[in-house]
Amino acid sequence: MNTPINTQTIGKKPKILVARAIFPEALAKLEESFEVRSNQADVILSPEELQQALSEVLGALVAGSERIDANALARAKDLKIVANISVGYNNFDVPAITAAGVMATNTPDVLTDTTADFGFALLMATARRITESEHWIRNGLWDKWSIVNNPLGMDLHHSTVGIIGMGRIGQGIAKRALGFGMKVLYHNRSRLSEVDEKACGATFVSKEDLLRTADHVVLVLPYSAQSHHTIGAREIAMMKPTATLVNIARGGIVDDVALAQALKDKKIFAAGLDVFEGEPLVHPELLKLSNVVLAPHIASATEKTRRAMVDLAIDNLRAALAGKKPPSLINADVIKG
Ligand code: 8YV
Repeated sequence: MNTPINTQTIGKKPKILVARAIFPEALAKLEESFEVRSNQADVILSPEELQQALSEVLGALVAGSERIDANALARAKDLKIVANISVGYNNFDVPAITAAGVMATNTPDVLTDTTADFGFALLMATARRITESEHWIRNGLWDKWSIVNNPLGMDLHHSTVGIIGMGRIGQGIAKRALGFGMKVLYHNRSRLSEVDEKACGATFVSKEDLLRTADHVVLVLPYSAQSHHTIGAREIAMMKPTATLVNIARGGIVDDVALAQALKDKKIFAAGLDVFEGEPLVHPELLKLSNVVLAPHIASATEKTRRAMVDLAIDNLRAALAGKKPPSLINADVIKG
């Protein structure tokens, strides 16, 4: 276990980095105990700036925009913890962080329901063409209304949803789907316990069966080298032409080029995307299409939840610097003795 930082004996406040803008009250509270290098202007640090900042601090609050790897840690001799303000941590090279003797933490649980709510909202917006309908009004097309000339959508109720990635958020989406009388299929690295399957009313199937059968496919799996392009041209070709695809997981899980082409060719009905390959850039072909709902990575974005995420990241940081085990430690093997 790391030695606690004793502010009494070293006579000054320990230095920490807060790499992105956070709520002012949370920052003010941190400043009572720490000398904080903050970034309220929210200009993303370059890799060189990040490496330099990490070389000067004992702890850091970071987000998906900060890649924490061997290069970032090259001069971080005093660093004890990198606390991600995010449940996903594909911005962390965990073996490299562990090799550097640094604790890595994330923010699970506090965002589960908010993110599942958003996944369901994006699914509904996609299937029922809500953003496209708004554009229809804004473009003065309402007087063209007829029984058949409308943005006609796909039903959710009593349809089949296929969830790929059945962790906490995936299970949250399944439970919401039950309220709509939907049949729930899922695919995951490991099968859920019988009790959890029952609670979600979910049936485990192969990825191929899910893609062939589902009316709506929702992606909620973590990003890794193994999950890169889980959905590409081959997988889209298995889906029903009436199906929708929703990605609230990570950019890179879907091959955005293949998806844009498939949407253009009407190989599937529509897509809802909260995450993109290379975000904040969005593939230009996706921007041209009307059968895709786009959101700027906001699945966890309610004030209550973002505050809870920041607070949990701070709890993790404080625990590590007090020589205690952080509540959501990812690399438990870093703690020795
Ligand atoms: C974050 C997320 O807002 O928690 C996650 O994994 O994707 C979002 O909630 C984003 O990653 C910022 O770090």
